[in-house]
Amino acid sequence: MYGQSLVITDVRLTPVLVADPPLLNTQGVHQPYTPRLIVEVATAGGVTGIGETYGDGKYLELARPLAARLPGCRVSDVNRLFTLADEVAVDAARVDDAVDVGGLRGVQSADKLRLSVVSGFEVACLDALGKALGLPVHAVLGGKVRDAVEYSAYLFYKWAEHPAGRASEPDDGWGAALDPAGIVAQARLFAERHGFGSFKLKGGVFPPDEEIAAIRALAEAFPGRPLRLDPNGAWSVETSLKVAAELGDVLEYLEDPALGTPAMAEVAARTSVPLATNMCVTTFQEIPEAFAKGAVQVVLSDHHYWGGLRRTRELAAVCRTFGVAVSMHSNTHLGISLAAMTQVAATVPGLDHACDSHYPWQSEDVLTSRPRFTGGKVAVTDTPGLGVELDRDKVAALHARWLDEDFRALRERDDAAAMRVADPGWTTPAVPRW
Ligand code: GKR
Ligand code: MG
Repeated sequence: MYGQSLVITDVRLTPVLVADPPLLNTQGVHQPYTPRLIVEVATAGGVTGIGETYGDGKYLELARPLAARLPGCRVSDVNRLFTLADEVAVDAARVDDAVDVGGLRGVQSADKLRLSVVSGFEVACLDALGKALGLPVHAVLGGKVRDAVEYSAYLFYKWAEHPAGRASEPDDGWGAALDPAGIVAQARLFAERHGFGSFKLKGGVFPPDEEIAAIRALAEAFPGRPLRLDPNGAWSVETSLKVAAELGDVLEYLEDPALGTPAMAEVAARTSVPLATNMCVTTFQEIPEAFAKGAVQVVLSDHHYWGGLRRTRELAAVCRTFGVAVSMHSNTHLGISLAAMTQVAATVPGLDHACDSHYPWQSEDVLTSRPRFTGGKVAVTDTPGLGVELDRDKVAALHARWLDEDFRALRERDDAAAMRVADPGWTTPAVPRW
């Protein structure tokens, strides 16, 4: 048998709770802590690869039996991960057909949940394989076509603190941002701290006129810089068209203004502002309808939903074939995922839009050294694997928080529940909200 040293001998799963600021979105507000799952695969050859994915209970339910099946497989057998994940789900009937996992990930089919789980294992296997071969992950994926990956600042309406009575971590001086001046001040901090040159604003929080004013203020403060607005499908087709008409001269694109392919297609047919999505095209099955209807001009991959780095490259190839651009969006994540995003983005030709990352909002990480943004870019490392290492003390501390009974309610991300701490009558708004 080939590749004995690549055989997996042990898999470790560590759920953690990571500090998250009170960032507002159309469903509510981020909880003080967000669950993530750290995946480690150790090989007979003595290397350990690391990956990261969503950490809510529904993901853990699948990740545990999948982890149990991996010893004996090789870290190079990444195709096998998908077969094993299917078997785990079918044999154990671990997930319902559709589950609302919250945090704007919406209702996830069993298939999407499975892919998100597999992504954490796939990244860990590629990290281990790279380390075993002495190659960076980008080389395992075919080699980089750029030396640095550009990211956009990810601006959020934000409270200064989590609602009373909730524990929270230091705010790193971000403060509140609840109007155009606050958003511009936040953007300036992003530019000063990380050198970002393009800006995405999370919308769907305030009535559209207020968000239009915020984008206008950004355009004035940062003339000529690429700007995006993403209300996560909170607007009707008519509202989306009004926003597109008012901001068409300054927007790089509108991201998911309306919910679902039919509504996006209607908007796209009546505006020249490009539309991007991480909500209506999240699986290969959703591509034919969306592309046939011309609903989107930019698909934003999340390598977790899409099932990892190799499938992200497959998505990019499909998009290229149809003349649709590809880039990446993010959800709350740690440095392992930032390294994974950077390694795969380095290999995708024609990445013309900066990816977005929540990472600057994370004051905590599990790495010995945090990846850095310089001039808004993350350098593509050439060290073997992902180029990042776990700090065991940090992992242990964030895992201890996950184990702590006082934090149990936060093991599931629920932005509406977090909002109810401030506003007990809050329910997730019906769509379209405006
Ligand atoms: O973190 O509030 C958030 C975001 O809204 C996130 O949940 C979205 O998935 O950032 C994502 C997006 O681009 O839609
Ligand atoms: Mg989005």
